[in-house]
Amino acid sequence: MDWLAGWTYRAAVTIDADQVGTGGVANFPVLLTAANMPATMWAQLANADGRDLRVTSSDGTTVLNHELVSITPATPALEMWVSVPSVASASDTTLYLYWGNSAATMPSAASQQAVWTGAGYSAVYHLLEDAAGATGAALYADATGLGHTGLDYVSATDKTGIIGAGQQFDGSNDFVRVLDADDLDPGSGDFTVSVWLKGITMERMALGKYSPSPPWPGWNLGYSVSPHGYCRWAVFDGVHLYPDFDGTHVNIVDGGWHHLLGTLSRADAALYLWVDNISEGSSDQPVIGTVNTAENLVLGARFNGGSLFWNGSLDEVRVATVARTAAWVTTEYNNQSSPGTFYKVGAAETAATGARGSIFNSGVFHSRVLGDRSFSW
Ligand SMILES: [Ca+2]
Ligand SMILES: [Ca+2]
Ligand SMILES: [Ca+2]
Repeated sequence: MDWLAGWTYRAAVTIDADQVGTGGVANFPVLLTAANMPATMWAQLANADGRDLRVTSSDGTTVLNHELVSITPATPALEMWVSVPSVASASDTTLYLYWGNSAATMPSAASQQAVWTGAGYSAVYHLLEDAAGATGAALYADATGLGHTGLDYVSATDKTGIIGAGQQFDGSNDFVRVLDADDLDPGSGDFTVSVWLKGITMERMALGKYSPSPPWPGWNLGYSVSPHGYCRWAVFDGVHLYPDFDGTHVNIVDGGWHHLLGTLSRADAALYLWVDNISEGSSDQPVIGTVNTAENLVLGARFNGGSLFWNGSLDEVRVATVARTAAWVTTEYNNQSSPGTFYKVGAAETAATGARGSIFNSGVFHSRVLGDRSFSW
């Protein structure tokens, strides 16, 4: 097994095939947290900001793009998303996490954003930012780099999330506004919206981008339908009043965190909704036309921040211009709800370095003295 040149330490990260949806997923952003990480790693980082962290594929040298959202070695805490080209359901997927290289620099913003754009996302909000007041300032970063920054109309201060920090909404007048853009609407293509939410009040809206006037062109996800707190996923094309439909299985306003994913598949001419990896079924309404509205996207309310204010918290809001499969939903839910179950981490390995060669734990000796010959044992 080759070693990434310049790095001192590594550990194998093994994704459990049983945690991956049947058929596997491609270009999947895998969440790595402090769960299962070697205890020695935190003090061995070349810099506390984690600039020397790298993840490779199973060959040990092919560096994968990652976004490092946050790291606090002293806690320890980590939120890191790695773009994995193929995550299999038939066999475990091995990656290598490297650290310990004082010459390493932070990966470029473009490479970090590619984790998301490479997976079809058009907007991704980790919601870790915080600022006092509700000034409308551009605050909540869009991790895709596509510039859909969220404007801060949130006065609530609780930052408890399910993946790192999240954002509380006060249920009175808090919301985040994202200005309209074509890639925040389905148009004539596929579309997916997902969110983690925690709510305590009926008939509130987690995410909405639709007109306040019938036939309400646009879309919304996470309307907690009274009286049971069931979830709605709706896409309105401006001609058909529907399709939309309500889930019937999971109460999303019971005070706990829930994962919602609504998708629009043109191939199937259908909407699908999952809540906590439980299929809420599909719409049985007519084929949807083009969906393109000039309305702004709003987190924590509907109608540009006009009503149905969310009372609770949101985290990891994502918009994608592709349809997601059941396998994707399962993999995403398992990874994000319990990272420490999704992957295991092997013991830390150390690269021993000689004056004219390097000895690696895998049992290979590379010698430049002898003309770049390798010996295995
Ligand atoms: Ca977060
Ligand atoms: Ca604020
Ligand atoms: Ca407020």
